[in-house]
Parts: sequence; structure tokens; C-alpha cells
Amino acid sequence: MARKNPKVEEVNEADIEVTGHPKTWVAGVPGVYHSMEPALTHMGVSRAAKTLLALNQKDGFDCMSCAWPDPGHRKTFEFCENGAKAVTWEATPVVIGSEFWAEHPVSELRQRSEYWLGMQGRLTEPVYKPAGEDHYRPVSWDQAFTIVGDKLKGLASSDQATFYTSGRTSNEAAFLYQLFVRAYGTNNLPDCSNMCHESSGWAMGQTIGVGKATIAYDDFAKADLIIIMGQNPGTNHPRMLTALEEAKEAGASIVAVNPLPEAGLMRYKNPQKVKGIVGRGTDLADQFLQVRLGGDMALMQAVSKRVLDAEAANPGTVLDHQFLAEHCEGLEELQAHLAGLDEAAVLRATGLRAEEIDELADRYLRADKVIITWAMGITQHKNAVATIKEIINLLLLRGNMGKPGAGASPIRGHSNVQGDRTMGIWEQMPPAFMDALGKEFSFDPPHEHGIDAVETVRQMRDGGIKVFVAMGGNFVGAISDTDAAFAAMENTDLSVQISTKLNRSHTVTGAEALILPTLGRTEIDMQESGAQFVSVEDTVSAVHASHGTVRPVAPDLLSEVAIVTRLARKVVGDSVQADWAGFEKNYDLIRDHIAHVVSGCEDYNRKIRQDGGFVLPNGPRDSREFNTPTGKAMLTVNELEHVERPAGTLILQSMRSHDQFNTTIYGNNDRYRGIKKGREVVFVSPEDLAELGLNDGQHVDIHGIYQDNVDRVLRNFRVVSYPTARGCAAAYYPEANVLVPLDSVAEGSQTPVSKAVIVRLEPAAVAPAVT
Ligand SMILES: Nc1nc2c(c(=O)[nH]1)N[C@H]1C(S)=C(S)[C@@H](COP(=O)(O)OP(=O)(O)OC[C@H]3O[C@@H](n4cnc5c(=O)[nH]c(N)nc54)[C@H](O)[C@@H]3O)O[C@H]1N2
Ligand SMILES: Nc1nc2c(c(=O)[nH]1)N[C@H]1C(S)=C(S)[C@@H](COP(=O)(O)OP(=O)(O)OC[C@H]3O[C@@H](n4cnc5c(=O)[nH]c(N)nc54)[C@H](O)[C@@H]3O)O[C@H]1N2
Ligand SMILES: [Mo]
Repeated sequence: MARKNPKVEEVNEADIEVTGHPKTWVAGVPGVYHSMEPALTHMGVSRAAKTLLALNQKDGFDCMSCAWPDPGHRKTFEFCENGAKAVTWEATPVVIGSEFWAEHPVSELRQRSEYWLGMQGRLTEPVYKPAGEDHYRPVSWDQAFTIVGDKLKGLASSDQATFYTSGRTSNEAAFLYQLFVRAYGTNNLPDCSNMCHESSGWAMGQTIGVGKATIAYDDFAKADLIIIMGQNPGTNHPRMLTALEEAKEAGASIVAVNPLPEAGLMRYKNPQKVKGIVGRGTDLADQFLQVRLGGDMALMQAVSKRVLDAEAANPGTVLDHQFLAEHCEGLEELQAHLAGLDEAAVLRATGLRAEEIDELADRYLRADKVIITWAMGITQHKNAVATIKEIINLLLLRGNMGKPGAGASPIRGHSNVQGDRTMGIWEQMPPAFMDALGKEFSFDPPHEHGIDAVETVRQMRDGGIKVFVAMGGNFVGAISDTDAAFAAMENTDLSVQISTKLNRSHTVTGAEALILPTLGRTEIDMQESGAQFVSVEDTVSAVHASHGTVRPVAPDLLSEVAIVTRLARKVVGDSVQADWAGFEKNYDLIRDHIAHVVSGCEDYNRKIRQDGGFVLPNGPRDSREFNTPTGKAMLTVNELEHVERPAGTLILQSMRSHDQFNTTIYGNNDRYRGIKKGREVVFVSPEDLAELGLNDGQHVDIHGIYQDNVDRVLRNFRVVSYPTARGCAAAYYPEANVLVPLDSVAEGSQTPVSKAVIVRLEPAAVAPAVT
């Protein structure tokens, strides 16, 4: 079955094609075609059918492309183009053979693109790079565990090791991983969420007592108004478009707030409906607010101010007085603060006209049930936590929480990032969880908080962290300040990556390095008691089972659960009362412990076997209960802040193309934005280009400007004239990470500010070679 040695061509960035304007609609017939085609070519009909037809089905596996929920009424093709890409990328029968490691020194692999690395195929056996050598070499699983085990046991303090998690890890593996790490003696559990929705968790935790969405899937179809902020669902949560279409058909209006006119926000052609194939599809956004980068906080304050003004004009008729009186605190302070809102500052920050903000306020006032969704365009800013608190303020004023069709909805990214957090992957889990964990396994978990993702880089750089272990992900590829991150990783003694496929983090290593290959979610996980399933939680807290459906690509792969249990046996043994060997044989035993430790997961083994799984309790959503120190939802006062840009500079955001999953690059096109055969582009508005004296098609060097005066630069990027908001530019992540300073983080959540880097564009010193 396995196939080896694919020929993968690196792109030549000189060949980039720009095909004019952004598309104004997404996902009709081309969506279906693009969904099926790669799977059929790469996997053959049988493997493609066993994976794609099982995607998001009851006895199949959970799509690993995003955390969007499954509707109660699933269809056979309950997947999207990008889900199909993710599945194909994982379930490909192409594998990396033993000879690969002798042929390719690490120093060579490091020069390769993420695209080339990922296209080499699946990792199939553990490999080890000794200190001072430039090659990995195959080792046995036992040798691999001995190397990590000896290193961890030899450290002077457990806090000299750090244990990263990406968001694809199952609940079962995540629960055991955090148990192992805490039994070892540290809370150093940074995760991808630190770079992602940490700001949402932070702001919502403080204001409403829970860091998760306060809505269920069905609420979309019940809403009168849905405001989508800083999110590009057409590419990153394509199945959300179906929910939005249903909402529209039920009478909802939709507002999109974004510096870019993203195709998926404008019009949607549902491939499962006739009018989606031959008609013009559904117009989605009723209003598009082309906000400036980082201007959302001002926008939310301005709308709340208008709501309060409307109440003042007609007392007793606008606010939800009963809800505010019973469930909220802080109304008077908020009123007093917004009374002094500087409207001129709002217009500067947002780049919008006052009438546009008036229109949004009118829509909000007319709607009884409002949902606000958001993603990275909101969370990855310096003022992200305050911005999300302002979103909560606006919702609370009219009781848009804990009633059908209304609520706050951060849309999570990785398919199980929310579940991993529920299972204890967080460097600062609350005392109640730690107590329950200690009691269940008869040990005393460490009390000091651990370090997050940014702090991990700092401590690796400064020598405090000696061992880096990653459960999935691509840490140095995903974190900010690429050069600093590379140097920090190289300053460690040992780096260990538990991965499905090759990426940058396998090529930038500690002195010694290990790659431990693992099963993916598509694959049958056969253990002593039979085929195992795992469980995951989506963005609306629904927990359900995921069953692999295809044969693993290689016989020696271990599941994530098996890797953690075997490592734990070497390192912590019976210092905690845990049946590590038993867990590997039968995942029900893990779920029995989850049931005792994780609140909301009581009776886990039974509930997870129910049709569709179960939904975790959520105070604000279920009963308007707010687990804050006062027991009330908190309206908060936040000083208006926005991104200032010196003359001659632009604010640059980093975002995803349509052909990638985070650092995984499936291809070099970005269909909806009209880019082909390359990624090294920078999108700038025609007006800004004229002002800066630059032309479409010209090559520029992008210089980051930051207070530490470090020269961060991306060379030779092609300028694309594009209708983005004035003063705002855009480039792709992860390339743009070179420009994001490590210390540029959101206040409170420490999330890297990936959506607002001040840059100066200069004509390229050296133009790229034309082939
Ligand atoms: N196919 C695919 N699916 C994915 C992923 C993927 O890479 N590929 N990644 C997954 C992950 S981990 C995540 S977190 C999500 C990410 O999902 P998104 O958050 O949609 O991802 P980004 O591409 O970062 O898009 C950010 C959007 O916010 C807008 N934006 C940027 N700054 C601002 C701002 O200041 N204000 C406003 N209002 N808008 C702004 C951008 O123009 C862009 O439309 O998707 C998940 N799903
Ligand atoms: N500039 C900038 N930086 C960003 C962002 C941005 O918008 N702009 N977004 C941030 C966000 S939202 C996130 S979530 C992070 C993402 O950060 P990460 O989660 O660390 O990165 P990914 O690219 O998703 O990780 C992909 C790798 O995971 C491994 N993998 C895939 N499936 C599995 C599996 O089932 N098990 C295991 N063990 N490994 C697996 C594969 O080896 C693959 O190469 O990046 C952040 N960085
Ligand atoms: Mo994310």
C-alpha cells in the first residue's frame, strides 16, 4: 500500500500569478470538485471513500481541519474542500522510508519549504539525531523512550523541561499527557491556544466566568443578527457557511467586520443545493464594515455608546433591564465611561464613516437575538482582551446571552484545541482541577503556574529550559519571531516531536533530537482490547467520539496514547497511582478517570457512546449563571486603544491562504484572493501604493518596526494591489512570523500580536530571478 519518494517541486516565487480581484463568492461547483480531486489522485478510490465518506459521520472520525460543530442533521457529504485536503494530507499512503534520513542531512531539510517537507509523506519510524551530527537515524521505540526518559530524569529540576501541545490531540491522549507532565513535576504545558484564542479565554473568563462559546449549533438558525468579526469562514471554517445560509433563510441578517472583503463573507453557493450549483447562491453579508486593523475595540465601544444613547432618549425601552439587574454588574461605570467616548478617535481607529457605525447600531437595536462570532482578527492584537470584553459588554446590554439565538461565539481553530484545555492542557489550571487530579491518582501536583508559548521561547533562549517535548504541532514554525525562536530551540539539549508529518520543527532542533511518529485520526487504532475510538470537543462544547477508518500507513506507528503511556512508565513509573499499561490496552480506562476529574464529564464512557455524544455544561448558556467572583456577569470599562502608525508605514496582518492549514502548506494558491503559484506576496490598497510611490507587481523588502530596533525583514515580496482597508497590509502566516517581535503580545493573554506589525516597504534590494 505504501508509496515512497514523491517528486515534489519547490515553487519559484518569480512565477507568481495574480489574477485580478478577490472573488465575491465561494464554494459552488468548484468547491466540490476541489474537495474530491486531491483525495482521488493521492489515495486511490478505496482509501478516499473510506476516509471522505466517514468524515464527521456517526461511526467515522472527526474532521481535523477545524473545530466547527456537526449539525444534528448530518448529510453524507458533511465536509468541505479544506476538510478533504486535511484528510488527504494525513491519510496519504506516501511514506518516508528509512533511507530518507541518510540521504537528507538536517541542514538540507532546513532549507526546504514547509510545502516540500509536508509532501514527503507520513513519518513511519522513530528517528534520532545525536548531538553534533547532521543526520537523523532510525532507532527502536525502546531506544527512543530511553533517550527521552534518561534526559528528563537527569534534569536538576522538572521545570527545566517544557511540554507543548497542538490542538489535534484527542481528549484521551491530552488527559494522560498532562497527568504525565504533572506527575513528572511541572505545569510547563504551553499550547497552540496560547497563540490562538487565549485572549478569548482570558476576557470571557473574567467577564462571564467561562472561556467558551455561550451558544449551541442550533442558535445560528434562531438568531436575528449575526456579527462576524475578524474571521474568514470561507477558508477556515467553510462548514459554517451552511449554518449562515440556514440563518439567512430563517430571516437573520449578517454583518461582516473585516479589513478584507473575504469571498466567504460575501456570497455562498451551497454545493448541496441546486441554486448553489446553477444559481447565484446566497448573499451572506447584509453589511460589510471594512474596519482598520485593531479598530474593533473602538467599533464596539461606539455601538454600545449608541445603544446607551438610545436608552437615554427612550428610557426603559432599549436595555434589557431585568437581565442587567438580576445578572450583571458595572452598568453605571460603563455608562459613565462611554459618555466621554471620543467619536473622532473612533473614526480614526476604525477608518469607518459615522453612518456605517450608526447602521450597525440600528441593526443591533432592531434585533432581539444577536450572536457575535470572532476569530484571529480579534484575538491576535495588543488590545485583544479589552476588545473581547467590549464585545461582551455590547451583548450584555440587551441580554444577548443565555437565551435562544443569542450569545458570544469565539470560533475555535484546531479541531480539539478546546477539548485539550478541558482535559487540563494549560499552564495555569485552576485549583479545583488540580485537587481532583491529585486525589484521583494519589499524588501532589505542582502548585506553581507553568510557562506559556512565548515564555517557553524566552526560557529556552536564556538556558532555563533544556528539554522541549511537543505533542504535535510545529512550534518554531508557528510562534512569533522566527529567528529568535530558531536560536532558542537550538539552545536546548534535546527536542522531541511527536508528529504525523515532517515540518520545520524537525529541522530546527536541540543538540539531540527525536521524532516519534504517530497515528492520525483517520487511522484504525488497534490495541489489545480491540479497535479504540477517541473523543474530541468542538467549538460549541459538544463532545463526541472519533473512530479511525483506514489501515495505518505503517505497522510500527504508535498511537498518541501509547506514546504517552510508554514514556510515562519510563519517567514517572508508579510515583502516581495510574495503570499506564492498562490505559494503552483499553481507552475506556482513561475515560473512567476523566469522568472523575473533569467536571461535566461524569459518566463519560456512557455519554460518549450516545448518538452524537453530549454537550458540556455552560453556566451562561444554560442558566444565565456566571462563575465570576461576584456571581454576576461583569460589564467592564476599557480605555480605548488602537494601533498608531507613523507616516510612511503600514500595519501588517498575517493570515491564512486557502491552501494551508496553519504551517502546513497544501499548495501555493489562494484561489479566493486570486493568487497562484506563490506565497511571497504583500497585499496593499491601491491608495496606499500611490501614496508610498509603489506599484502593483513590484518587489519589496518588508521591514518590521519595533521598539527593540532589531532588524526584522522579509525580502523580495511581490506587491499585490488589493482592496484592503487603508493603511493596512496583509501577508501570509507562517512566513510573516519573521516580522512579529517575541515581546509584542496581547495584554493579559500574552498572545503574539500577529495581526498588527508596523512595517515599512522598500523597493527590493535584489529582484528575484526569473526562470
Ligand atoms: N483551511 C484551514 N482551516 C483552518 C485553519 C487553516 O489554517 N486552514 N486554521 C485553524 C485555526 S488553528 C484557526 S485559529 C482558525 C483561524 O481562522 P481565522 O481567524 O479566520 O484565520 P486568519 O486567516 O488568521 O484570518 C483572520 C481574519 O481576520 C481578519 N482580520 C485581521 N485583523 C483584523 C482586525 O483587526 N479586525 C477585524 N475585524 N478583522 C481582522 C483577516 O482579514 C482575516 O479575514 O482556522 C482554523 N481552520
Ligand atoms: N503570524 C502568525 N502566527 C500564528 C498564527 C497567525 O495567524 N499568524 N496563528 C496561530 C494559531 S491560531 C495557531 S493555532 C498556531 C498553530 O500552531 P501549531 O498547532 O503548532 O501548528 P500546526 O501547523 O497546526 O501543526 C502542524 C503539525 O502538526 C502535526 N500533526 C498533524 N496532525 C497530528 C496528529 O494527529 N497528531 C500529532 N501528534 N501531530 C499531528 C504535523 O506534524 C504537522 O506538521 O499558530 C499560531 N501562529
Ligand atoms: Mo488557532
